[in-house]
Amino acid sequence: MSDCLFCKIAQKEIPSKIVYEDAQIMAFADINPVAPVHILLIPKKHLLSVNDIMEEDEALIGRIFAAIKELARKLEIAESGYRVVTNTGTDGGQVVGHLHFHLIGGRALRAGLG
Ligand code: DGP
Repeated sequence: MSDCLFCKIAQKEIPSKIVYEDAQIMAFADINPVAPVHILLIPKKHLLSVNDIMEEDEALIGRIFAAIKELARKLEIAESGYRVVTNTGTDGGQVVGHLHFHLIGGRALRAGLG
């Protein structure tokens, strides 16, 4: 999508600190980190939110979670633990309309969800 912020990041029209990339997905540092590790993982293909994920995307979503696991290991938060968050829609607090997964860690996160 031409006016989508994360599509522009995926196409490198807007710079970001990329920590992982392959043909289908990209991981980059969140511009407004809430913890020492705060990475966003996106499919390069434009999907608006979890609501847009179709059966044909199962492997793509699996690939994102494989990358989350590998990044957590590389960034040395796998053992201490981390959180993966996907905000969806208005009530879910989604600000950017391109499916993304927050990988957050590097400090003790408050238990539970608010
Ligand atoms: P969400 O509320 O789940 O839609 O979070 C969107 C996240 O995207 C938020 O944590 C800040 C991040 N973000 C917004 N604009 C940019 C940007 O231009 N570059 C990067 N790297 N992150 C951004």
